[in-house]
Amino acid sequence: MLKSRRNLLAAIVIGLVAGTVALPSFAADKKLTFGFAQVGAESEWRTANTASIKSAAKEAGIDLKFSDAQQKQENQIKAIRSFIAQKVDVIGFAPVVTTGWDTVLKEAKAAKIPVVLTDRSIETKDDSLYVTTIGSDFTEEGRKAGHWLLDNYKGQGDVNIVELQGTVGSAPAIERQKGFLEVIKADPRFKVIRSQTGDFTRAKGKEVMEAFLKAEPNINVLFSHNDDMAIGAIQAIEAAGKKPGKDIIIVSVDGVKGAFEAMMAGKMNVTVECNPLLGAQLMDIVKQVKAGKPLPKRINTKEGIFPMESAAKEFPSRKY
Ligand code: GZL
Repeated sequence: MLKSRRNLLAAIVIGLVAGTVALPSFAADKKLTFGFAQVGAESEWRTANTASIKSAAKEAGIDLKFSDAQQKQENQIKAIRSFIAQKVDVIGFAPVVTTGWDTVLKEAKAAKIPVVLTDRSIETKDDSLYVTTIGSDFTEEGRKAGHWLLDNYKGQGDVNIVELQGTVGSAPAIERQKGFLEVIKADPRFKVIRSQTGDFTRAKGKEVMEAFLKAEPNINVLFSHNDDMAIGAIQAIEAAGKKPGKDIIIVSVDGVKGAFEAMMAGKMNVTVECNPLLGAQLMDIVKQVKAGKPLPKRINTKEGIFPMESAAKEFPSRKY
């Protein structure tokens, strides 16, 4: 017994030397690890974005470590630190707000872990702290909303607009407002008479719209930074005995299924698309970053606009 084992061992050593026998190469099979710190689960858009990232990581054979920050920056920072401690290959996150990231991103840089921003951008003087940002042009989304309103509003005289802003300090809230105001200033009839954050959620959107309706007897238009707040506002408008989509024109952003259902019911007039299905593109970027390939600092997703009239035709093919 012992003799045959010795012979087997000798054969393996000879084979290894001759290159005809290979040991299992565990190193070559090591999966790429990607730590992702998501904003939260505040909206239909975010839910679709998370599903896209999780399914794309599985498809790409990437080991995804995922955290949900419940829309709190301190939780995202904690998650990034945990990814650094776990020595993941690449870190990604959708920054809930634009400022306050330099310290933790410097820690990632010191640990030689590349960082990819998705969905939202950050303000920093040191853009070496991240490799690239993949997401939407929120200012352009605001412009599209403004152009649709100027081109399609039928009423005469002054147009009183109320605005439901997204999360205070977030790139989509800052930039959608900027793009919208930049366009409507072309016609002095259009004025934003009230503007307040609904934090991108249905509940807050409904609550703030109730306050707007109590304070303002003559609201003509609602501009909402996302569909979830608009859907909450629709409930408040109906509770106040007004017809959403008719008495108050509703202009929104995202293009989630709930918005198409509201438009098919005649309760929302238009939604500007903001595509959450970034997962597959993100995993390609993660692999390129790991391979050290050069990438542009900014990668924009392509998006359209969906007025009420197109909702029934488009709805069956909507993916989120
Ligand atoms: C936009 C994204 C926003 C969506 C909201 O890319 O950051 O956050 O418009 C989501 O629905 O909550």
